[in-house]
Amino acid sequence: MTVNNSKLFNMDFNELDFQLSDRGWFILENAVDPKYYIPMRDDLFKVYEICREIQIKNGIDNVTYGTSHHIINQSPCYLEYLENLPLRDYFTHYFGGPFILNSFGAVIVEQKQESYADKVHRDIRTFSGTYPMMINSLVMLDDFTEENGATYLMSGSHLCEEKPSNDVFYAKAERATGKAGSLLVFNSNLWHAAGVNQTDKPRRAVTPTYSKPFFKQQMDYSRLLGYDRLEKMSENLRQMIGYYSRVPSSLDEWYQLPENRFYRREQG
Ligand SMILES: O=C(O)CCC(=O)C(=O)O
Repeated sequence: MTVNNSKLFNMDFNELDFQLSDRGWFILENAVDPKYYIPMRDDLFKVYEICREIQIKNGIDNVTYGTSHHIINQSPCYLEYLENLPLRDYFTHYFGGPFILNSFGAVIVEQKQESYADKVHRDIRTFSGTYPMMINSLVMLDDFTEENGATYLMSGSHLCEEKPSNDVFYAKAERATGKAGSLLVFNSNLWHAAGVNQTDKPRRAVTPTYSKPFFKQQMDYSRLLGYDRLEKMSENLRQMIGYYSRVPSSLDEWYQLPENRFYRREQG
């Protein structure tokens, strides 16, 4: 289902809840302001080059073509996006409390290039059933069309622990088409795959995922970003990055006043 953002402010969250529990996904049009998505798009090839060099060095380049991971420190635009996250209130509602960034990756789909993202997969290893453990939110940085590789999604498959066969998946899957600036939100249990790009232009997206604060992040973002720029971050951003849901590594870090604890009690 596609929802127009202009209507969202008048809408209570029931419709989005219904789409997520029934089909497992929805698309919100005009969700991301061009002032946030254009810099993310403009920086993506540069960011990819950084990741690519390491993918090649470590011999995993044949399965990672076009993909970048944990890019939040590669350009200021990614933290700016998180600072102004659309649907923040909805995600808080969805998780029933605070949530944190679990991963921040990106995908560039180009003609005749393959990666793990175009295989049928889901992004949470352990099936979490109806418990709201993790959610995906793909920002379309270019228009997504059937020709340039719009994501395949199998509606309802967020309730299936077992991976569907390719035949079943592609017979039933729908395409997530939309204009640049649209947000595709889906339950992380949903089986999905990037499409094939038959055009000569790249199809780009950033793909942040969010989770309950006690669920292990894919990378320790507090350590990755460090403490030097903490002053410049809002309280909301610090919390979302995971600064209030860290694991202490000494008794000194453990024995702290509630407001200084590595894992704060309101993080659930
Ligand atoms: O780029 C896409 O269409 C899908 C991305 C994806 O599969 C993922 O981020 O896990």
